[in-house]
Amino acid sequence: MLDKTKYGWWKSAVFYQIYPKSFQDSDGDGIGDIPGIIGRLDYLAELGVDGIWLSPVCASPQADNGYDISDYRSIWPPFGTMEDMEGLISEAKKRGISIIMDMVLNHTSDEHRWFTEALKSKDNPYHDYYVWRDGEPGTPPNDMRGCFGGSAWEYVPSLGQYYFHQFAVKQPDLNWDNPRLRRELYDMIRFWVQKGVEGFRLDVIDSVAKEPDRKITARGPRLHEYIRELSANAFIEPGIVTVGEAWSADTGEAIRWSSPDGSELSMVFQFEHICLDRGEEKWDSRPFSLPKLKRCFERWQRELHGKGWNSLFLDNHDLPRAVSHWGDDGKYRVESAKLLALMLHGMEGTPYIFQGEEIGMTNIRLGLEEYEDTETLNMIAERREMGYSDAEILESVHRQSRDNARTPMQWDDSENAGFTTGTPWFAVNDNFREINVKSALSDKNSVFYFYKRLIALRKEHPVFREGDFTLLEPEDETLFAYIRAARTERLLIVCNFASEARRWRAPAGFESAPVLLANYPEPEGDLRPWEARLYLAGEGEK
Ligand code: TEU
Repeated sequence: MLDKTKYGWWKSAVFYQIYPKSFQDSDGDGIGDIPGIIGRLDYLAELGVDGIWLSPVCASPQADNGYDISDYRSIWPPFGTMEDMEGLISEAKKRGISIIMDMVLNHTSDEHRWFTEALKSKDNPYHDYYVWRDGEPGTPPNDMRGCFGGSAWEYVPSLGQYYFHQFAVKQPDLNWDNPRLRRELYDMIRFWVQKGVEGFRLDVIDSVAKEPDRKITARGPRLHEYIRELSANAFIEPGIVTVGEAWSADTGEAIRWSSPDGSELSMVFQFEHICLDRGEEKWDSRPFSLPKLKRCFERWQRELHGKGWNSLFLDNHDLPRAVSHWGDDGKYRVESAKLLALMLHGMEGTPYIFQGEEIGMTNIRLGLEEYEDTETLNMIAERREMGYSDAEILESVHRQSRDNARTPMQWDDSENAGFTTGTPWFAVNDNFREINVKSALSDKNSVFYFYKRLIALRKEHPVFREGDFTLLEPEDETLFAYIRAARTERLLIVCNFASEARRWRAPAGFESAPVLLANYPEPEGDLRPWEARLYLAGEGEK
């Protein structure tokens, strides 16, 4: 059992992300909820995860599915009550699972009390909790665009001012230059620590020191000053695990963010690997290159080794499903889902499993009018305006929409995949009859049991946590192989990223090494389509 009071316990942990709206409905309203999560804790304990990253559950008008918080200290009623949340924290803890809350500190909902107060007048005490500029209608302070399309400035006639919003109009950015605002946020986080929350995922945290007049959002000049203050005032106990979402982070920044002196955060989510096959915009694609992906992981592994700490993930609630993005979600769905798990979890860092990834859930292909995500809907409207055909738009949406990750969790082959007895808030993927937890738990060769074994191996062998990283065959277009070496044991992970078999022989030092884990029976000789193997050389320490 991990000692979660100590700094660094997360370096031997595996976390699981729950998007509550789509995980498990308990009261038949078609929306996932906290009692539903409690009812599935034994499943997560069976998988062997040590913590749950819970996407936002606080009060929200749901303009961005909860990433628009209107009250940080209450629960959105369709998700449940504060007692339900306290129950989740204690029931999870009984199973050795920590709750890591998703904290949105960059912006609030426009229905938050602070913002409704701020709208009242320029000298209202809450006005300066947000970012305002005087101006005339139709002439915003500059041409900055929001991440979801359109101008990043919204005009308020009664004030003769614009407010800044990096995301939806209903998500006004907070002004971190205001020390009173920062104090309120720290106090709010302490409120949740006192409730027993043991960690936080920090939404777009690299944007809180924004300087919109200079068109700076991410990595503002005062960013690390603010993060150090946040850490010192809110993440006081050394065992609190924190992961910052930092789209702008490179390895240098990530080392600062995750410095072992504990002055900032435990780690960040960086997105370099995610963006490798994106074009100018996320909706446009570039050809996938395995050598580029390998070099990217190699750099992050080698540059953070001994200096910082990596998070490891392939998907989340904002991204397409891993097996559809990087694997083969058709003929070799099971083999490639397992291959991706081994490729990722064999590296140094804390792995994150997104709900459904452990059973190989896939993207969904809907008609344009069936999508729900605000970012997707804005893109459809904008690109239609720009003259894109619906066919072109649909191809981008199928490939990149955040809704790919937000289809209800597939529990069994009953109606609505066992997610709800009501009408699901969003479309259930038609493949739920074949791809679901119930069938996975009854098949010892399922993706689920592969993850379970992999998680157990990570806990048994220190080399996963401590080993260095050596990439083999960097230029090979379909082979991803690397070695992790620590004091007395060495791992070799080999993956065939292709739907064709290929020649392969174990390198020197591994010719007679046992295969600890594989996604095919009798793993020896050449590699079959999407075949992955984990070899252990040297006497593993117990
Ligand atoms: O995401 C930040 C963010 O930049 C992504 O939304 C990104 O722009 C998009 O997904 C490109 O792929 C965080 C949350 O994860 C996201 O769900 C929220 O919508 C967003 O912040 C605003 O809170």
